[in-house]
Amino acid sequence: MLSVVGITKKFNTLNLKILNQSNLIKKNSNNLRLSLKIYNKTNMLSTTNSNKNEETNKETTTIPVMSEENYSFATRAIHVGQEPDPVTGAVIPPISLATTFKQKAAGVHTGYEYSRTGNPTRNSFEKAVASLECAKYGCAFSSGSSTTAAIINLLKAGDHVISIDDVYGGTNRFLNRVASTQGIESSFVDLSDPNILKDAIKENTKLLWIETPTNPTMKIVDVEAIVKIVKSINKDIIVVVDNTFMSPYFQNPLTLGADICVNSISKYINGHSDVIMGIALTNDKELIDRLHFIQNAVGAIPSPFDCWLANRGLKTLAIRMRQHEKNAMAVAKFLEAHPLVEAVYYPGLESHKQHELAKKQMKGFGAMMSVRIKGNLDTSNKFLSSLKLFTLAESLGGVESLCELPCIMTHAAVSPEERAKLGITDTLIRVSVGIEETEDLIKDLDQALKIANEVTNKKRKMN
Ligand code: P1T
Repeated sequence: MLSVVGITKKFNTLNLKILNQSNLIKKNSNNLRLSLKIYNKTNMLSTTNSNKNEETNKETTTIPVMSEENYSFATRAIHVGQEPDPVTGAVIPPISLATTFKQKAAGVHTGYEYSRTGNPTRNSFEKAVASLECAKYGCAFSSGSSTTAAIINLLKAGDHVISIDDVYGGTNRFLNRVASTQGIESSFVDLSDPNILKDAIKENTKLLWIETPTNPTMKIVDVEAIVKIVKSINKDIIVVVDNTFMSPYFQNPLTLGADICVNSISKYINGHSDVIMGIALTNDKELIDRLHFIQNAVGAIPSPFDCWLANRGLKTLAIRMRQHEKNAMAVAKFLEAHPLVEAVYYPGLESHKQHELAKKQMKGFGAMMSVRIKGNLDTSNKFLSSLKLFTLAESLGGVESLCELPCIMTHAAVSPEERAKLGITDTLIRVSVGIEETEDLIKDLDQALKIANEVTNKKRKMN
């Protein structure tokens, strides 16, 4: 295999630098059959198949450019950052485990010095996710939570953060119990009404933290509307959107005007519940330089092996998300019609209060939902322990279906008063719909609901 690694034009001759499998550079190789790709200003591609002499080069066709940015999501998920190994031709780039890299002379290196600072496997992965989030840059961390910490590290004592009230419990915990000890103040507000911001923004507000849909009540935040208001008040306020629930397949916050997009890789992107990792993405050079500085200085980096695994997961993100959504829609409709269910919160249902906004802002509705069942805490516990296929566990976004009770599990760090205000009650169950066979999932939910209801009714009669 040959790769053209450099083209310079001198007078009317093209000088090519060609890298072949044995890594030799040949210049002006007239005896090779070449396919030249020449991009012009109108972004059209002229291809010329050259074979030995100019006489055979006369036919030129104009066809649309096939470049990285023009490929669709599923193709980019498989190919970006995944160039075959230039030495062996291995189609899957090998994991780069080395902690350090040989320098030709002091300070003269290949771009890699020390693996905390930069690692080829991590860089490939960052590049791939950046492409899917329509970002120029990506910076991976050892977890979604350490990504949050790194972003809050951009601030200093005396700064103020506004966060959506219904935020992931771990983000709430970090802002209330870690950032606060460093002199960073936080307010939690219901950003589903963008006008609230006008009163919430203070002189010292430096960052706005959005999750949409929110975890766990599935509220939708109008990112474009929020960005417009925030930037009109103070253009320097950094708008961050945690995109974990949607994944880049269904939503791209940077295209809606956010400055930074966050994904917990532990969820849909890796997709197999076997990696903890996070990533921050941006188009802003200054922000990425500061995040890379924090990544290196704090050292909360993912291992090359985890980056490789997550990159493998990423390649099937598109096909997984389609099946996740298909199952979720069927499960949501089934639950909504079920007599033992009080309410279903899923943005794909017409009954969702912000269904129209969801349709406008997202490319699909994902596979996360919350269900309020009839009964009490005992009913919730009985329901959860009666499930056979859905596993009672924290987390989301894996191929397997999960259920959890936010009031006791993911949102235990949120105060009881705040939970009551948000509607995180004893009977609110969060569901992460996996990619198993749809019918099996529905049957499982049905039998568990019936058992839970029977037990609750029996208890009621005895009292
Ligand atoms: O688990 P970690 O990779 O550190 O990601 C943290 C995180 C960030 N943002 C959102 C929206 C999240 O949901 C999470 C983690 N959430 C769970 C573990 C959970 O069960 O909700």
